[in-house]
Order: sequence, then C-alpha cells, then structure tokens
Amino acid sequence: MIKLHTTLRVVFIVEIILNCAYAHENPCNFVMYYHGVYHEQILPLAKLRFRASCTTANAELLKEFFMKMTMRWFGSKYDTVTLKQIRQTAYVKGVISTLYNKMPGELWTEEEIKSLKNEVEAEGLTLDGIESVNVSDAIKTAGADRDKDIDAYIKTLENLGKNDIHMVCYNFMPVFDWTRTELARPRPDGSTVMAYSQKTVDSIDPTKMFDSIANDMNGTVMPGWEPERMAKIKDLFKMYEGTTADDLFDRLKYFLDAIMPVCDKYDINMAIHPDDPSWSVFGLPRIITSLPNIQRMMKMTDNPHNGITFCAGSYGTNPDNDLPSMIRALKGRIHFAHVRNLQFNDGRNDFEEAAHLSSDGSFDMYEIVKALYDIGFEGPIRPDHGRMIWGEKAMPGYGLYDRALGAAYICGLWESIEKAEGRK
Ligand code: DNO
Repeated sequence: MIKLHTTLRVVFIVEIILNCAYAHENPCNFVMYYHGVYHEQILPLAKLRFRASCTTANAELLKEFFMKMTMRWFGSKYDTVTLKQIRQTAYVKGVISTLYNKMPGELWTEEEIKSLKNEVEAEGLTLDGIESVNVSDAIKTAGADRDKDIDAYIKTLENLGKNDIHMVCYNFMPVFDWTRTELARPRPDGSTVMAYSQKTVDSIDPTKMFDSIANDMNGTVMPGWEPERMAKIKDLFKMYEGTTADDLFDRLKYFLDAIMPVCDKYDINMAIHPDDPSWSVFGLPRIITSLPNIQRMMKMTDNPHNGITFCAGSYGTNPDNDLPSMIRALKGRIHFAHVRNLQFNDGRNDFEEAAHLSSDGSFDMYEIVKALYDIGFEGPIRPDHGRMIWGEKAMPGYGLYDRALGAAYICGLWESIEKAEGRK
C-alpha cells in the first residue's frame, strides 16, 4: 500500500510540474485537465507499476484497486431479491439502485437518497451509483416543461453529490426504454430468457406492445414499462411524432450542457445507456447506438463527466458494433459497464439472451472483459440480464441466481486477466 501511494505521489508531482504553464493560463483549466489526466494517465500508469510488482502476497491489495462488482437492486419494495442475498454472493460488493417510485421530472430529496444509502450500507454493501434518474419526455421532446424538469434534475444531482454518489445512468430513448418481444422464451435446458424478434415488431401495433408481454412480468414492474406510462402510450407516440435523430441529439446537448456544471461541482459521472436494440424501432429515432454516435455525443458536450454506460448486450444487438474495439476507443469515458451475452439466431432479426458464459451465446466475453481491463476501467460493473433458472420467480432479467453466476464468471475472468498481466 505504502509503495503504491509513494508511486502515485511521485507521478503526481512530475505531472503537476509539467502542467504548470497550462495551469497559469486559467486555474479552471488545471482542475479539468488534472481530472482527465489523473484518470486517463496517472492512475493507469501507477496501477501498471503496481501490477508489475504484484505477488500473491499482496493479493489483498488487488481487492481495493480494480473494478467494482455490483448488482442492480430496485429497492426493498420492488425487488424480489434482498440485500442480504446480494451480499452473500461474495462477488458483489455494492449495488446500483434507484428511487423506483419517482416519476421522471420529479425531485429526489437529500433525505430520500440518504435513507436509500443507509439501507444499503446497513447490509454491508455500498451504493455505487444510480440506475436510473430518468429523463422526462418534456426534456426529450423539448416540451413546455423542459426547463422546469431540468432544474429538478440538477437539484437531484446536487442531492446525490451531497450524499457522495458519483455515477448516474440514464437513457435518452423515445417512448420505450429497451424493447423485447418475449420475456420468457424457453431455451433447450429449460431456462427462460428475454428475446427479440424483428418479425414480431414489424407485425405488432406498437401501442399493444405492453399487453403482449404483460403476462410474463411475474407480477413485477419492469423499468421503462410501468403500467401508468403504458396507459398513455398513444399520447407518448404523438409527443414524438416527427422527431428526427438530429432533434434528439440537439435536445440531449441542451440537457447535458445544463447539467455539466453540477456534475463538475460534485464529480458526478453521467453514463448514458445505449438504445436497445441499437436501431430504430416502431419508426422512432434512436441515437445512442454506435461508436460514431457516441463520439458525436461526447464531442457536442466535451466534458469527462459526459460519458457512457457500456452495455455489451445493447450495443451487441448490432453485429457491426465490434465491442472490444469500441471499449478501447472509449477509454476514459466509460463510467459504468453492463456485461452480458446474447445468442443471435438470425442476424438482427432474432436474438435471445443467454448465460453470461461465452460458449452459451455469440460474444467473446473474455475479449470484452480484457478490453475493460486494458483501458484501466475502474468504475462499477454489473452482470446484466440473467436467465430465469432454478424455478425463480422474479423480474425478467433480474432474478438473483443467474446474475450471481454472471458476477462469479466476470470476476473469474477479471482475476485471471489481472494475474496474467501482473506476471508480464
Ligand atoms: C434494462 C436496462 C435499462 C437501463 C435504462 C437506463 O434492463 O439496462 O432499463 O437501466 O435504459 O436508463
């Protein structure tokens, strides 16, 4: 530990001297520059040196310095999985949670956040971020309440910052969040998974989409598919009528520009979730779908706090997205990672979710985890949608058992990569 701190300190001092001139121009430059350099250059360098000197004797230290395995938790009122169960997985050290009852545009108070945090910490876990603080339709459609809703969002971020929460996942998808046409497709081994069929999407009335899957929700409320929201589905489609991809980019920029000052003040990393699947559905434009589109988003509001959730299963719906090379290209701007696998049955026309294991699906999970390791990813990571196995009844994708297997698998990949790299 002492060795690592000394290394960090020396690298810091050299870095500070080298950047004096830059700092003199404007002290703000220095703060921003320092933040980026620290995360993108200094810390990975220090870690590299640390790893090089690693032996099994200091395996204890490894626990502290690398990615943090988490699990999504919807709160005690809504989740079938308990914090006690999550803690006992041993692999998972923290949760990513939310105030699930909050409507988009509604303010989250400091006390409400504190009580969520206390509840998590009382079970020996940490609250490592929020998924999601949802963005209202007024913001996404540039409607009359846009500025009012942005003000509430800023205050919510401020209250999160005051509670020492530094990562917020959100999405900018119109009408639907992620889209699946089946919530319980059986696999040969008797497990069930969520699946997508383009044929179904093309043949179904989008306003009936919710009814067609509602029976498979196991009595839970699925994020983005809240019954109150689905009851207004026709109005929602009307609100987005005529919206183009450029409109969505402009509105996203307006939103991001407004919230960046509070993110800078409290060091909050905004992690936009990709559109899932990563193409337009039901004629609605979708923008967070590919590397060029992410780069456009990062450039239009150029701030290290404007980053992404790298969701392998969502970007991976498009076989043109080369997941490991996207991760490498996005170094420094991936603030949260969702790691899961998919099985393609027929290109983009039909896919189903699979176990996290590479051989159960279409992705090379080792290469995905290796790319995250190589860029020095140090944010929260979580297993994503699991299969429903062992008779569990839970929110589709969010049961305990298969996500726990996923967490164990990802931790195993990570540890073996870390040890192999340390030996170099
Ligand atoms: C689906 C999730 C999404 C995600 C939101 C983020 O299971 O990955 O619902 O949480 O898009 O706002």
